[in-house]
Amino acid sequence: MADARDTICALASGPPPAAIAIVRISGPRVREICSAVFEKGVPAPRHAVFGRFLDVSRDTIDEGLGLFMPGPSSYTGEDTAELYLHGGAAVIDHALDTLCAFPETRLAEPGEFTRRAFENGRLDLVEAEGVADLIDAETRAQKSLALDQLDGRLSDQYAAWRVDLVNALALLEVSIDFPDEEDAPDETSDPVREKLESIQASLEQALDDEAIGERIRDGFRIAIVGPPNAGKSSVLNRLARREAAIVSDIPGTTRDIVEVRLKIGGQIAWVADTAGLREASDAIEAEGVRRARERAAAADLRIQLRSADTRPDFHEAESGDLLVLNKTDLSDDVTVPEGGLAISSLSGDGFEALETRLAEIIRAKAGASAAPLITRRRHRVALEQAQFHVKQALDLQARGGGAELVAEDVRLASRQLSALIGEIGVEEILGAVFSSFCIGK
Ligand SMILES: Nc1nc2c(ncn2[C@@H]2O[C@H](COP(=O)(O)OP(=O)(O)OP(=O)(O)O)[C@@H](O)[C@H]2O)c(=O)[nH]1
Ligand SMILES: [Mg+2]
Repeated sequence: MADARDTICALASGPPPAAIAIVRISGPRVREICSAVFEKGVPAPRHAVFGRFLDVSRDTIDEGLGLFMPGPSSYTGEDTAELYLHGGAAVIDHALDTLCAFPETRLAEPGEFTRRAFENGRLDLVEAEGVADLIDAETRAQKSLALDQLDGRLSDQYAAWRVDLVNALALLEVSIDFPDEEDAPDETSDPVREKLESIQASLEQALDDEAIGERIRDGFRIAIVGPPNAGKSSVLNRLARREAAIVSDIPGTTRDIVEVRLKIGGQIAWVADTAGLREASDAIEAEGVRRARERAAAADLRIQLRSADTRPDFHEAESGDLLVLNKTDLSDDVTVPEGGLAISSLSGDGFEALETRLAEIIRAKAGASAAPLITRRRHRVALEQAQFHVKQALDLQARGGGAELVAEDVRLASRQLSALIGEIGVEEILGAVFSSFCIGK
């Protein structure tokens, strides 16, 4: 981590050429820089001032709006300024070169502005992740999830659980400190148990969300599965509207997973074409079949594809799978599978209905939980760990374990939640979270 006392600057808007470029500065030297670079001096706080920006030789960099936002009520918590320039490469370079020539002033690292906001208590770690997700959001659903996270709704929930755990711990400590008080065990053990059981139930409910938050954020997974030559790769290509996978009349053509990223039902969906399922003829195909089965098992939705020119057999399908009969153009006598669809990848017949059905299914899956909470694996792992320790504490208590031992597990559970919102920081976690940001944020 570079020196946190430096003043940092970066292009905060998109790459040139663009109508406007926003260059952002944060740190102890912002006031000094503004008074030198803004022709009209340091602007009044939070008031946009139009004027020229000057370099050290008093040459004009550009003209535009300047903004000064004094700490601690700025985004980073430090003095910050923004320069609104014309969005050309030469203008931006001239501005950044000028700024970096000031002492202890340098280009920001990815996510460094938000990291400072975090270090200065303007955001917690979960909210900071919300910032990154908002910038990366491609769908409305991703955007609203990120906004909720940035608003602190998620952090509030995590923090509330932590407070409950700390309260349980306080009660436990009473029974450790006053073991001989006559009524102490009765008075304290039940409320502790009640509290822990209620936290346990909340954690369980949050974890039992079918990973909807993570799916909205990272994409739903659809796998096309079926015997060789059913037309799986042809279906993928038609859905993707490009020749993503090789199609041939040789059975066993696809061996690896071919995946395309699509927008379906307002959500991101990864659609995977897989190797045809059969007794493999060589080691490579066998590996392909293994991967196909693995992907099928992990998918949120399986499209079971069969060809109408063979005797279609949907026996391997599980409940919830979408049954699709392909190559209807080759058969005069097509029986649409129950609850499923009939299509032709060759003519495109039935594809509109297929796409509509996929959109309906994904939409229903995305809306299955009113308030998806967990959006990242990091959160899930921390909550699982917290739940593990709460359960351990409850088991210990039920077996008559000493309050010290029970308290230790409650403490470990509460530490997981503290780390989750970044109250206690592990450098690698912080590094991993902030390095995924773009420069200028
Ligand atoms: N007539 C007709 N032919 C099709 C249709 N869909 C696919 N085919 C043909 O069927 C053959 C196999 O298609 P693929 O898409 O490669 O089948 P696959 O299921 O991916 O096969 P593997 O990768 O070997 O498992 C190709 O010759 C395609 O042109 C269809 O709807 N109608
Ligand atoms: Mg194929």
